Amino acid sequence: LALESALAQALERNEYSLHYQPICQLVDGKPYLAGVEALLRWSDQGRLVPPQEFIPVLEASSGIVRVGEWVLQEACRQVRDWQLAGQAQMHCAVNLSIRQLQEHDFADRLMLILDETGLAPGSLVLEITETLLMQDSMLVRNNLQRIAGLGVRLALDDFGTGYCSLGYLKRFPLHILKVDRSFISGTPENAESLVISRAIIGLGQSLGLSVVAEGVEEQAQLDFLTAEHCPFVQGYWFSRPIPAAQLQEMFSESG
Ligand code: G
Ligand code: G
Ligand code: MN
Ligand code: NA
Repeated sequence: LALESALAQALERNEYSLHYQPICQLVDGKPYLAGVEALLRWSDQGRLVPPQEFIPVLEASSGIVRVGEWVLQEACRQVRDWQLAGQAQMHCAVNLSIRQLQEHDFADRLMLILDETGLAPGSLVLEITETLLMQDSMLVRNNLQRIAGLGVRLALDDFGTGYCSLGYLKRFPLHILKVDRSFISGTPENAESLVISRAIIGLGQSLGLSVVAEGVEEQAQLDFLTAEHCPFVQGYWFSRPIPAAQLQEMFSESG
């Protein structure tokens, strides 16, 4: 309860911030910065609280709706700034919680945020999970259709860990599959991980979806993903999620 009330005040107190993790495109086995995933952070009296400790609490109440809107605003503003500063092709991925998609005016508010920040809809990716799709309500489905109608892309996050039937991949307007890091972490040594990762990459490509491999931590995994023609990669091997200022330093270093 103490946690809930602290979280309720955190927005006014400016205690939330975003970290950004690079998402790289593989071109001839070489990674090029293509976009970033924005990840919510909460600093409670100077201590960074692990997301697993506070995001579920926000999601259990409606707190995630207001905080989620702040995340969208902040991420769109930041990535638009980076685009104007020279990273013209950079896209921005933001995680959504089901509560946000249960708001009847979600798409209108999203349109307003894109308008206010000047970020093109095509530069935004919204990440949703299989569990969210399985709620399968009309409201959620309408919101997803409207989002896609704006030209914002939808990514299915943590793919392979839920109980989503493959039919869902066609029923919803999805553009991107993110292969869960639990599969990538076993590659290339573990035969089962390798076969599953290969199958998901192939499935995505056959369905005309783009594929992002998450949780890449080693060169050997990158080599495997290059051989499998996986188009996008993300993970500690490239960078941990870091504050905006720190990521900006990386742009200037790479020219
Ligand atoms: O930040 P980290 O990489 O530890 O993320 C932990 C979990 O929190 C992930 O499952 C991620 O999707 C989720 N998460 C991070 N930021 C947000 C956010 O802004 N909104 C929602 N709904 N989930 C988030
Ligand atoms: O569920 P989602 O994919 O949104 O979660 C993102 C989470 O994954 C963040 O907490 C981020 O810190 C974490 N993450 C990103 N890259 C790696 C990685 O290479 N290894 C591990 N173990 N976690 C990662
Ligand atoms: Mn994600
Ligand atoms: Na994930």
